[in-house]
Amino acid sequence: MWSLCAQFCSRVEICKSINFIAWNKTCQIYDADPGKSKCGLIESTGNSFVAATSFPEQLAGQCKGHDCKLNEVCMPREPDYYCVPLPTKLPECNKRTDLRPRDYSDLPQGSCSGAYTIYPSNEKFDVYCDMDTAGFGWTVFQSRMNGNVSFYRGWRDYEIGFGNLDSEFWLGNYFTNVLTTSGNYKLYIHLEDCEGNSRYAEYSEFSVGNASTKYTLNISGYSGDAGDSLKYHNGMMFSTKDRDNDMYLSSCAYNCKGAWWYKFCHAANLNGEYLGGQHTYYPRGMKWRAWKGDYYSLKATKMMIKRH
Ligand SMILES: [Ca+2]
Repeated sequence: MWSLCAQFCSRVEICKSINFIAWNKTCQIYDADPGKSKCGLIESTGNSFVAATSFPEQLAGQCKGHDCKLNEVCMPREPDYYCVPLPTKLPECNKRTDLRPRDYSDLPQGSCSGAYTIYPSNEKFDVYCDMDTAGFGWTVFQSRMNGNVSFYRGWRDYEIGFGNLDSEFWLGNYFTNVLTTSGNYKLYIHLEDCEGNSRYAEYSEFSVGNASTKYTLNISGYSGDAGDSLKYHNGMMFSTKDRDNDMYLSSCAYNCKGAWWYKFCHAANLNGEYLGGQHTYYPRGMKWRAWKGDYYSLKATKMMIKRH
């Protein structure tokens, strides 16, 4: 049981030490080393207060493809692994700062969709968590629903993000890179047309490179019912109206009124112009070719990620 507590600590970025209370099998997570904790040590027989730096290396890491949530740990059960809930109790004096989620996979089951602050690696920023579209714990990095926010913007805006987390926004390539390189992430793209239909495309692996790669797209492992219109863009650098990194003679972002991982332009253009349905401006709408073709601009889209 002690090792479960240690393993849980290794999944929480801020955890520096644990206090395992044997009699009620409760795990206290501290953000300070033993001896430096402001909360002190709860004394009772069977307790063990241990620095995270002393944990065996094999306790860190993922649960062999299972998505263990906050308050769960990964247990071996030959030949597989499974997640079990672990009762936790936060010390009174640092309740507010403890258990900072790296992303929404770390939030407790039952949390609602909404904007939260997350702490991947040494960063801290606000993102929108979706619990309704495709199950628990997705971190949204692109959302469009009504055309109120213009997505025809320059490099810097796409780098640091724009819009409103409660409606339409782009989280920012910088932040998506930080998130998707802090672990293994999958991608879920939710698409809606103007007639009330929806489709999805999921990719089992997703990451965005850092600024020096010009935020190159890496995806693989498609599944879904929308068709695979992102594969065409795999390995491409991001382009905006003021940064042409595509393979086309002139600027795709300028011609297509968007910003994307353009190649010889696009099979998908989810940051394109909000044209609301059927249109005649071939390259410009919010397009997902494999579902609605080249002359249809979607009503709503959501691009979101989850650690696995
Ligand atoms: Ca070009």
